Amino acid sequence: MSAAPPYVITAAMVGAETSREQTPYLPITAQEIAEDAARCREAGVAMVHLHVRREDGTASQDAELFRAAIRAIRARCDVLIQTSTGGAVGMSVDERCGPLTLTGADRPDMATLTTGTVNFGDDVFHNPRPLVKEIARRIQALGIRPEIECFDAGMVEQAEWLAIQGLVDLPAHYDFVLGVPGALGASEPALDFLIDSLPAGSTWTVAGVGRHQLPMAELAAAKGGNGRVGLEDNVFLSKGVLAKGNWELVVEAAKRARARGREIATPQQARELLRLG
Ligand code: KMH
Ligand code: ZN
Repeated sequence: MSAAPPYVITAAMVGAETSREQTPYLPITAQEIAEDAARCREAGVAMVHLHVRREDGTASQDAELFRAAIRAIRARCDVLIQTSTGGAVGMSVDERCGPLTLTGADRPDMATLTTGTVNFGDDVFHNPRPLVKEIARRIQALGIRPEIECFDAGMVEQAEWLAIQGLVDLPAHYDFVLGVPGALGASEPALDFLIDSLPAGSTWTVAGVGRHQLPMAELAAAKGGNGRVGLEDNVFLSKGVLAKGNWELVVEAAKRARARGREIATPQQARELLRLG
């Protein structure tokens, strides 16, 4: 059997829901995001999953806010940048696709694509099929690859439906977001089912939510996959102890992955592994 490839760490740095009331360490401005991203890179991150905020901390998908954050990050380090198209619950498709209007040097390396509707705490993250097709079309038109975000089991199959229509290339890269209240839980059987559902040659990451974050990142390392950590999904380094930035969660994920025998991927290695071109 061949050795597992290097382990790709993604930092979901900002999110749309985490607040400064939950943690004072949440980066909000472009400079704060870039500073934390540079520290994440030193700790082993290959890619950042990016949301942006207005000055008052509210969630936004505004292209100019993304442009400023992308430029600030790229001025500091060479991490791959994956922009969100999920945004926050309730946003319109045009709003969600703000970062997909960035071209040239500001173009993101990748963008998320959630392939189905799901309960999201007490809210609903709406992703009806026509909307999913439209976002897939815009990602394709920009010439970048999607990360298929799966909050529930049926979302893997929806990517195959998109592939049949020529809107997604398979094998794709998937992110299993496990443990959102109302969606699929963070358990080993759930992860095994998802891995078994993937088309041959797919790559995958696990994003455990809340207390599941670091254990799921470690389980992914043990199973040959990749891990996502960061303040979007979890603010604690350990029970009751806030992470002092995204970088501190990356340090811990890298330590756990190395303990499972995995080398940590550089951005260039991640680009090749995830076929980003
Ligand atoms: N904020 C969630 C409603 C994504 O970034 O693509 C959706 C989300 C997914 O975070
Ligand atoms: Zn997100």
